[in-house]
Amino acid sequence: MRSAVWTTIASAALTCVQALTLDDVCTPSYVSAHLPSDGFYESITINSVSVTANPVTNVSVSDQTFYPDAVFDYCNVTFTYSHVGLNDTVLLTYWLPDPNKFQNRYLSTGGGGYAINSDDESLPGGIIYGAVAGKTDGGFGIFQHNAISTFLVTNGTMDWQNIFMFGYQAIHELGVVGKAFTKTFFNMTEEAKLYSYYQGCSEGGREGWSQVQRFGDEFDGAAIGAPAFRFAFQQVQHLYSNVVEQTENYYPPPCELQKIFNETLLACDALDGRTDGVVSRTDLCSFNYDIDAVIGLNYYCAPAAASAYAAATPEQNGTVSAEGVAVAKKILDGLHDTDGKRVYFSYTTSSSFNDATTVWNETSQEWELSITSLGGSFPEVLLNLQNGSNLPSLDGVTYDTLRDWIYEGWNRYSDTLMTNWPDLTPFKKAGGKVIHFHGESDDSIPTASSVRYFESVRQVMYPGQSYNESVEALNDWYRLFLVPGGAHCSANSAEPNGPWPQTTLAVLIDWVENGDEPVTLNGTVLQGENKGETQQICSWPLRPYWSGNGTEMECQYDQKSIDSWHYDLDAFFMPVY
Ligand SMILES: *[C@@H]1O[C@H](CO)[C@@H](O)[C@H](O)[C@H]1NC(C)=O
Ligand SMILES: *[C@@H]1O[C@H](CO)[C@@H](O)[C@H](O)[C@H]1NC(C)=O
Ligand SMILES: *[C@@H]1O[C@H](CO)[C@@H](O)[C@H](O)[C@H]1NC(C)=O
Ligand SMILES: *[C@@H]1O[C@H](CO)[C@@H](O)[C@H](O)[C@H]1NC(C)=O
Ligand SMILES: *[C@@H]1O[C@H](CO)[C@@H](O)[C@H](O)[C@H]1NC(C)=O
Ligand SMILES: *[C@@H]1O[C@H](CO)[C@@H](O)[C@H](O)[C@H]1NC(C)=O
Ligand SMILES: *[C@@H]1O[C@H](CO)[C@@H](O)[C@H](O)[C@H]1NC(C)=O
Ligand SMILES: *[C@@H]1O[C@H](CO)[C@@H](O)[C@H](O)[C@H]1NC(C)=O
Ligand SMILES: *[C@@H]1O[C@H](CO)[C@@H](O)[C@H](O)[C@H]1NC(C)=O
Ligand SMILES: *[C@@H]1O[C@H](CO)[C@@H](O)[C@H](O)[C@H]1NC(C)=O
Ligand SMILES: *[C@@H]1O[C@H](CO)[C@@H](O)[C@H](O)[C@H]1NC(C)=O
Ligand SMILES: *[C@@H]1O[C@H](CO)[C@@H](O)[C@H](O)[C@H]1NC(C)=O
Ligand SMILES: [Ca+2]
Repeated sequence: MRSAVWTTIASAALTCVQALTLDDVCTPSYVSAHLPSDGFYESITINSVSVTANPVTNVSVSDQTFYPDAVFDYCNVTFTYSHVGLNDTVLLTYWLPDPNKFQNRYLSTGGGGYAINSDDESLPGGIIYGAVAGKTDGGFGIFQHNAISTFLVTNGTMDWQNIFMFGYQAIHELGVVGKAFTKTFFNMTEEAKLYSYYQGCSEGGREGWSQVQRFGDEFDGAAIGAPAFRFAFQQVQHLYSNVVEQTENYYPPPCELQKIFNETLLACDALDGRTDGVVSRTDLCSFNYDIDAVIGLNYYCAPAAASAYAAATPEQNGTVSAEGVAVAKKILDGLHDTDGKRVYFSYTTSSSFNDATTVWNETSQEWELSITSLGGSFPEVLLNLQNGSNLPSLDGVTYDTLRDWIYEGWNRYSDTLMTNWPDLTPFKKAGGKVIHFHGESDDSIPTASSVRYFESVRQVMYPGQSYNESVEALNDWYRLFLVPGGAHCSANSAEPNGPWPQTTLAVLIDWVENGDEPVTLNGTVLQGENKGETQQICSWPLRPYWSGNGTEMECQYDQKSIDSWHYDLDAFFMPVY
């Protein structure tokens, strides 16, 4: 029989454990004593002397893209590890919640562009749900480092270790170390369930898929936005608008393209059943609207001073030309080779023509080609092996050159950067869940790129089943959501009334831990007069339509619309997943 004394001691001990504060555990000595033990992961050694730890309190975040407003405390921990035999140094950062707020969760986060992390921007997304949140520098040097400048040992010689780390290995090690560290830090038993998640967009979305495709049991759930995953296609595609301008020999003033874009939004807004400034149905827009209608309309833009991101522009006052519309149409049509075969697809009709931005030459008083560096750096560094930040020129570059660059990059990086492996059987078997979303007005990664991957996974994993059967089976664990009006990895200032899936990690946690399947994805209006309004986002292939004069949003099955998102990339013999 248990004595009253023992009960008292036991409950005192319990109280004591619960009263443990951040300050008690957020010290270098506590962290050093709770690092994963040596040999927990073959081939890496944690450098225990590198540990730093400091509590950070009363942090408040608001108006963020991937998590709601919050106030929180955390323990800021960093340490490094090396690969056995390589003498390299990879820096990890983990934010750990207060022991009383920890909810047996771990979150890995990713980066954007050629950066492998998002500095401190993504980590609060884990802390506010009681998760330890981690990021890595991939061994490339400092956080926010543009990794592409580390991809060569010297001009002409690849640094394959860095490419391999960027491709998938660094994010994998972040998760493996992070999960083991979380368990020891919080004294979890071997058997206790630690839920593990991933959240990232753009390059961070590619990083998420790189794990789901290779390491079936690394994450219980992944929230992935607009992934830059069909890498060679994606990067070279950025140059397509420039090559259209060069081929057509017309360099539109930015204001002319902005006018075409503005008129498209106006003309296509109501086609989705609601006049709200949001083009929720870009498919209906491309069926029903011809941008020829803009030819002859006046455009005007006031002069603008140079900013950190753009050169100065003069006053622009003119009328939309047939040449300008021809350039815009060719861009929207997507890349074809000179035999007329399709190489890739483009942005939706409601996306801005960002890649086509020209630059004003003061001397010649003319608009000139401005090579987009996101596009140009790929052939310059990863194909030509020159350690630059862009191609020096596009002289002699044709549509066929772009096709050949894609092919070369696809072939060369198929096991590192091309992140579109379509068979996700190990992840599915391990019970993983993916929420994949993509803005329908994304001007940096074509929305159709995500649709193509979803459909590839469906076809590869559910052969012989009808379309509806296979979609239903896939949706048990992988869902794709196209966000009406959404821009590239953010809400869109040009379509402020559209929803944005700000709470996706919460929805994912609910799916993984409670089995609540997201039949629609929770969206929030993040700006403008309707800020804070909740709207649901349809699960592909269902398409949004507002009935009842714009009062009731329905998710409809529309075969013609679905078909319009599928492209035959017949410029290649190889299947493009
Ligand atoms: C937390 O920060 C807010 C301002 O962001 C301040 O008003 C408040 O007093 C702070 N609370 C504590 C406990 O420091
Ligand atoms: C977290 O720790 C690192 C390494 O000590 C430090 O550079 C960084 O400023 C810290 N961040 C905060 C918010 O304390
Ligand atoms: C490892 O790198 C350190 C500096 O980062 C250097 O001092 C040391 O000599 C290197 N060791 C080997 C075996 O290359
Ligand atoms: C590549 O260029 C970057 C600057 O953009 C520089 O930091 C780096 O050392 C260069 N690498 C090589 C191998 O030349
Ligand atoms: C883990 O257990 C140790 C030893 O009992 C204790 O000192 C420490 O406070 C515990 N940490 C947490 C987070 O519970
Ligand atoms: C396009 O619309 C935006 C938002 O209404 C406006 O600020 C901009 O001036 C317009 N641009 C042109 C060229 O009409
Ligand atoms: C643009 O040019 C037209 C004709 O050249 C002129 O009538 C109009 O006032 C100009 N608009 C502005 C805002 O300067
Ligand atoms: C600007 O135009 C002048 C005159 O045509 C030309 O010599 C110069 O190369 C141009 N500058 C750039 C940066 O293209
Ligand atoms: C490597 O290539 C870049 C880009 O072409 C060039 O700027 C740099 O000078 C080259 N470095 C060396 C050492 O030749
Ligand atoms: C597929 O399902 C949709 C409803 O989601 C339905 O409207 C459509 O008719 C179905 N197609 C077939 C071929 O059964
Ligand atoms: C859905 O978003 C609204 C804000 O628009 C938020 O209040 C609610 O908590 C979210 N629901 C989930 C499940 O994330
Ligand atoms: C439909 O909604 C618009 C506002 O969106 C309103 O102006 C119009 O009167 C409504 N029409 C009907 C028939 O209710
Ligand atoms: Ca609308």
